[in-house]
Amino acid sequence: MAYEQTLLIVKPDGVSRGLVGEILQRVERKGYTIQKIQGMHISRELAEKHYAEHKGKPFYDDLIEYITEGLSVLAVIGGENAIESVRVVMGPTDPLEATPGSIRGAYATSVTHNLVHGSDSSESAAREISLFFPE
Ligand code: DAT
Ligand code: MG
Repeated sequence: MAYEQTLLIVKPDGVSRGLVGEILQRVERKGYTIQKIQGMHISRELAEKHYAEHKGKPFYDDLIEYITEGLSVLAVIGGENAIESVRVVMGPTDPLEATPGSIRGAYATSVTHNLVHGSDSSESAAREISLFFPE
């Protein structure tokens, strides 16, 4: 067991659909704590840094368009094994593969518009947290 911090993003469709409370509640009820939180309309520059590993992939342009289309809510989540566990609460990248007990399985229908982001490793978490919460 390890104490970890991870970056959770409720993507713009999650905010516009009124799912921020529902998504954060699931993470909190699992046992995690919101340590920092902010609303942000993510700029293209920040989006490209955040998703640098996906540059050149066929879905990259749609991904940047989507994450920059409106307000997102970004939170630093902390707790035991937070990185992997928050991803379990989210469900797999493709909502069609996600069970209904997960956020993506319950509320998302497409791999492009999959509602949430969670860091996938300790390296990604450190990089993403410092990108969006630089203080
Ligand atoms: P995750 O968000 O589960 O960490 P990822 O890092 O592999 O997934 O990809 C980042 C985002 O890119 C993902 O949330 C949605 C989009 N994406 C990934 N694979 C895709 C695909 N095959 N088609 C369309 N969009 C995709
Ligand atoms: Mg990822």
